[in-house]
Amino acid sequence: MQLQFITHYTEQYSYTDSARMALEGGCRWIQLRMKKASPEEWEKTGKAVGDLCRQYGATFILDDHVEWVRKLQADGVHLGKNDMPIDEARKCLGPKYLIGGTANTLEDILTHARRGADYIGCGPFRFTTTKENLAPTLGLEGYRRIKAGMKEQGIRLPLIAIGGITRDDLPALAGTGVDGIALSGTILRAESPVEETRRIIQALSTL
Ligand code: TZP
Ligand code: MG
Repeated sequence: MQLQFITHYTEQYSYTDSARMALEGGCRWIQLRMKKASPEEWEKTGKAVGDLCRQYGATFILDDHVEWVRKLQADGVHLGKNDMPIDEARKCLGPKYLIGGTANTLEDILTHARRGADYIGCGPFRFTTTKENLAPTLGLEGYRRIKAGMKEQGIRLPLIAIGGITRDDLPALAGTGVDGIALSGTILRAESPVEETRRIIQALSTL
């Protein structure tokens, strides 16, 4: 199973710190998510996090901001339901870039698949304070249902579970057939975020 780390800031850590710790712990897929950041912050932090990702050989994607992808030499973008539609983003970026879409339902997944998404971030698994305006939680049963629906519709996109996920959830989530997880808070709340990332990667490698 794949691991995507989503940047966040806390009293202790900046967005860049959060990415650096996840990379140091072995994560090789970073989504730079900075809600309400100014263009200056996108320029400065985006450059710093992009440099770190390249140093570690990690995939670097941006939340929401198609217009920064080329400028920051990112590998792609993650788009929510209120962002630029994926087919439009594909027209701007071309085939080489990775484009992910947020889904809360099978219907969302069908839309993203039709529009040419490369992967789906699907959630929330459970309640989390990291994201505002959270959709209803899916739980394990939600992922089972969605995976079954995808199979029925012949959709083979990687499904990445997100929202309130901790290390203890990994075996059960793997059992639902999801292809990966995206998380943030559980790493940043750990006493050692680097160590927690290592433990998560170790746990994922056995699933
Ligand atoms: N969408 C749903 S939860 C989330 C996003 C972007 C952020 C990550 O959540 P958590 O609970 O901090 O791992
Ligand atoms: Mg978004």
